[in-house]
This record gives sequence, C-alpha cells and structure tokens, in this order.
Amino acid sequence: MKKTVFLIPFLLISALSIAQNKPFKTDPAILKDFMDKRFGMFIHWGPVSLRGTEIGWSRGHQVPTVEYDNLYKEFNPVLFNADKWVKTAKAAGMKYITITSKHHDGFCLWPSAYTDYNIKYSPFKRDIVGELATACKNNGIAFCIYFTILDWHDTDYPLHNLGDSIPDPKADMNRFVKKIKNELSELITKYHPYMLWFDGNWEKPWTKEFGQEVYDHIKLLDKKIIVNNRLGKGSHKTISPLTVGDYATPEQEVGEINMKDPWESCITICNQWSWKPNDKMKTAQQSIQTLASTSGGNGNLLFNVGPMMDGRMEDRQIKLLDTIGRWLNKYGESIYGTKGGPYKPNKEWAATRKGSKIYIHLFKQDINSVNLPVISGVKINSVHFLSGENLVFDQTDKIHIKLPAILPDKNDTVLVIEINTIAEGLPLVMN
Ligand code: H79
Repeated sequence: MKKTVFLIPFLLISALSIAQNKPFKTDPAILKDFMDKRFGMFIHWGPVSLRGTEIGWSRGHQVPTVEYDNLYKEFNPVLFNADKWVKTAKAAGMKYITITSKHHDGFCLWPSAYTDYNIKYSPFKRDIVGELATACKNNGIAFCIYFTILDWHDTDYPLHNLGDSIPDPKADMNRFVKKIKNELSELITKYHPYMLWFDGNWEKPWTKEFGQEVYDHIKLLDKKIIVNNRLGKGSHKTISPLTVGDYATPEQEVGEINMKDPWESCITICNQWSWKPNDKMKTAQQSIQTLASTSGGNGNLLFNVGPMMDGRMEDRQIKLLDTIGRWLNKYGESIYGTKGGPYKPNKEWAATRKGSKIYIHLFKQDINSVNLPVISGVKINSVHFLSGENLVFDQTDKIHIKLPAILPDKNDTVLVIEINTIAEGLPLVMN
C-alpha cells in the first residue's frame, strides 16, 4: 500500500516532464558526435543472398514471391562472424555500423516475439542483430539499426509488392503501426542502438502523423537515439516540414553542401545493396574521393556492403575497404571531426576544415597548380602536403599554389592551408 502511495507522485512527475519535453528533439551535441564520425558501414543482408538478387525489390520479380518467402528455410550462413565484420569496418576507418534488421521483404534478422518470419525459424537460428550489437560494443564502434516501414510481406500492411497500388482490404494500418512500435521497443531495449535508420516511408499508407507517433515512441524509450529523416514524408535529401527525423539521407549520390542540417549519403560499394555475384565494384580512388566529397559537403558517408549467403564478406571488398582504411590512417585528420567548406566541393577537389587549417583534397593527378578564390580578411601562413613537404604559394588576387610534377597520393592528395584565423567559422566562399 505504502509503495503505491510513493509511486503515484513519481509517475505523475515523470509523465509531466515527458509531456513538457515534447516535441522531442535530439540533443545537438549528440548529432555533432554523429557527424564527427564521418564514415560508417551499411550492411544489407538476408535470405535473399541465397539468390544474389536485390533485397526486397526482387521479390515477385526476379524471384517468385512464394520462392522468395521460403528462402529463410535454407538460410544457414555458418561462416557469419560478427567480430570479423566489425574488424573489417574498423580496418576501413569506419566509426559506425548500420545493419538491415528488416528490409522491405519483412524478414527479421533478430528473434522477434511479434512475428515468426524471423531468423529463429531459419536453420541458422542465431540472433544476427544481437551478435553484431555485442561485437560492436566489444570493439568500440557505434551500433545502428536499419528498419524499413513498408513491409510487403506483412498482411496488416496494405501493399504487398514493388509497384503494388491496390490496398489489401484485410490490412489494418493501426494494427501495423502498433506492431512496428512493439518491434522497435524490442530492438531498442535489447540492442541499445546509437541510431535508427528508417526507410520505405514513401508508399501511400504511411503518413507523417504515423511517423511522428513512432518518433515520440522511440524518444520515450531512449531520448539519445538518433533517427534519420525517413520517418515522415517528403524528400530524403533535406530536412523539411514534411520530414520527421534528425538528419537528411541522400541515396546513391553525394549530398549538396549544407552547413545547417546534418546529412549522410548512403552509397553502395558495388551496384546492388545486397550481395550479387561479380557485381561491378567501385575503385579505391572512387571510394576515397566519394568520402572526401561527402566530408567536403559537411556530410557523412554510409558505405554499403552486402555479405554473401555463407556469412562472409567478399575478399575483394575487404581489400578495398582496407585500402580506404590505410588512406585514412595517413589522412584521417582531414576527414574525422572536420567541417565541410569553406569552398564548395566539385569534381576536381573538395575542402574540409578544422581549427586554423583548410584541407584541400585533390582528385586529379595531371595538374601543376591549384587556384582558389581568396577569402576576405584571411591570410595564409603556410601551405604543405598533409604528408609533409612545404609548397610555394601566392595570395594576391587569388590563392595560387604550385604543385610538384608527381603528387604524393593517387587517390586523393591532401593539401593543408594554415590560416591566421579559425577556419570553421568562415562563411562559404562561392566558387
Ligand atoms: O535499402 C536500400 C534500398 O533497398 C532502399 N533504400 C536503400 C537504403 C530503397 N528502396 N526503394 N528504393 C530504395 C527506391 C527504389 C527504386 C526502384 Fe528501381 C524503382 C526499385 C525498382 C524500381 C531503381 C529503378 C532501381 C531499379 C529501377
């Protein structure tokens, strides 16, 4: 009896403080920590790796629906080793990992109590999301969860295929929203993700109001969780009154420079999100320059890998990731914890800045000088390659830096311009 008497005022106070905190906003310091990381690994995986076709979209297209929906009965990736994946990401210089807990095909890589269409009922049985969460924790890398809203497999969700437009009369969105809230509670309380990456919000049955309801639900469970901008509606590329979530998510392209809203480009290492045999892979040069371009636009890069059906990542992809990591070992100070600008990135170079330094990432080999607009009120003290050597420069009507015939790095040579003020505060220069 006494306990209840004490409990009631406590509950009232908590309820009141929660109500006062609405609308929930993610602490800017948390978002800054996220943006300082600059580089993460996206992982798209599921039973579809048995066919090597695209996750979600190939259901009912390249793979007949019934066949696709039964693939999990053969999914047994015995060589899956979460620690190895995490070590591959760390060797690449990545600071966070985001895994598809559920893609548009509805299959759950964790043993959910809310659907039987999950990993527990595959021959593999093991909790893939849980093992990866633990490995991330053990290796000091942030663990993040991708969770799509649209679920073509779920009978409560009105649409059941890519391009489906006739809503299933048996579906029930209120029941569906309740179910995904339960699934999210499970994911949050069991695995404590640093961030939730939503997707599949563009189909008609989903509304901004549902998105807001889910956002508040997440924040009540853990107000520190970062949420991408795909919970509401509107373009993924921006934060707008239509979107719900903390940061923008341009897909398969480098985002536009934005000094106000946080953003992260998600880009695949090959063409397909999930594993495809002999898929065309990007080169180390393309990958490193993409990373420098996202940093130069003040954004992050979430670089996607699709592991194979046996649980391993492809050797050639591991090698490529390692090359990026070796580049970052040398040049990481020009990426991590920097801001983009003050020049806008272009095809030939990108700029980042930190403290009194402006870093210029050079993408071309066949140049003998760099020409940049002067920044009013800014004086250059010195210019050197990040790898050492001092360079001759001139700063009269423009900044002119003379380069040697051979540049130190064929993927991305980094120049450091030391200036007489704090570079981070400078407004963008129109170039
Ligand atoms: O999870 C990854 C994708 O599977 C997911 N978002 C990223 C992070 C995504 N789902 N849908 N889409 C992206 C857009 C789909 C576009 C498509 Fe198509 C139109 C798929 C099929 C028709 C583009 C055009 C790809 C094939 C043809």
